[in-house]
Amino acid sequence: MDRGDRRCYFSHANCLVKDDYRALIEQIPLSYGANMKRRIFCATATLVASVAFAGNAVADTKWDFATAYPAFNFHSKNNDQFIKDVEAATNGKLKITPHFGASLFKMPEIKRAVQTGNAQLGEFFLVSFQNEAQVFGADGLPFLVSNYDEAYKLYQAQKPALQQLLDKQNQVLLYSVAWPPQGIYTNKPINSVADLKGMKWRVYSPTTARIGELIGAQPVTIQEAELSQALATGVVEGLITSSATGADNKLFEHLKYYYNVQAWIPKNVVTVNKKAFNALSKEEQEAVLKAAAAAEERGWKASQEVDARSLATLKEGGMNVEQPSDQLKADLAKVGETVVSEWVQKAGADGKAILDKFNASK
Ligand code: PCA
Repeated sequence: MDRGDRRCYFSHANCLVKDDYRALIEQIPLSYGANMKRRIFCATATLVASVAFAGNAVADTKWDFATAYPAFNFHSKNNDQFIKDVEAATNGKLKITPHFGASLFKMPEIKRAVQTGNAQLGEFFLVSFQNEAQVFGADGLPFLVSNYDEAYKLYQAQKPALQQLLDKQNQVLLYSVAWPPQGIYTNKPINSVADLKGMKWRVYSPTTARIGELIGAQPVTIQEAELSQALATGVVEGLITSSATGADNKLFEHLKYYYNVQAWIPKNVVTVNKKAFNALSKEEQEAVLKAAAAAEERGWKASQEVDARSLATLKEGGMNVEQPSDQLKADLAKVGETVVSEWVQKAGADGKAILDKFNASK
């Protein structure tokens, strides 16, 4: 053990500020050597911790926030701002550590992790849980909404049922943010649904799997975190997702066509474990809810900006960004009708209530 190690008052495993500063220290040139890096790391950790003690800002409560998307994704950035807002509003009493990119739990596990308290906070993609409850799939129905304004109205119609369902699963819904509209990426030009036949088709929800079946493609479930690899290894030849996910994953390196069909506008939700939330003081709960409301508003705006920016990124990357042909539109509309009517049957009274409320608000 060198002097640097002995001078570090914090065990590396327990050091509160470890993660924040590790990234910083990683940036120190290698030529400084590992020992020097460790010394700087320890000294910085000590300094920061003493400032924290002096400022009386030692966290009383520490939460883990499990998310599935990379730190540079717009949902992640929005979550990061939420974390900062909560920390500021609680004077550092509630410290939230984000775990981006499915590093703590994979997306399909995140809801359950929050439900059981293995993560206090989590972000997950609603429609992928449609098999659990059809209500989760309302925002994945084809051609129900045609813009963000309608998507927000659909959210309002869906929200009471969502809150109720999540409450039964030990969770409080904090905020929900839309992905940009979903379009079709392919490795070859597509003029009609017939051109999609036989294609290895990445899906992320029961509805996208059903669409895959209806168009005669070969559906394969792949999480966003594994998408780049699936494309690189040829497991996927086509998919429906947003401009944002296309840009985040540089889909133009593997697929050459994007059809901006705007099929639906699905959402992520961020939930908190009910027991963890109830354990906070009233003021802290209010701080969390206020930061959540701000995150929701900010997130919906960001989603629209990101859509415009991502479409430009796709073009710059060499992707043909096109409007669907009339034939493709008509074919997809037919597929959409089937999918929606099947959903209505499965979703029963809850589904009908959502659609009625949405149609009345349009
Ligand atoms: N991107 C995520 C969810 C919806 C979206 O636009 C995905 O493709 O998994």
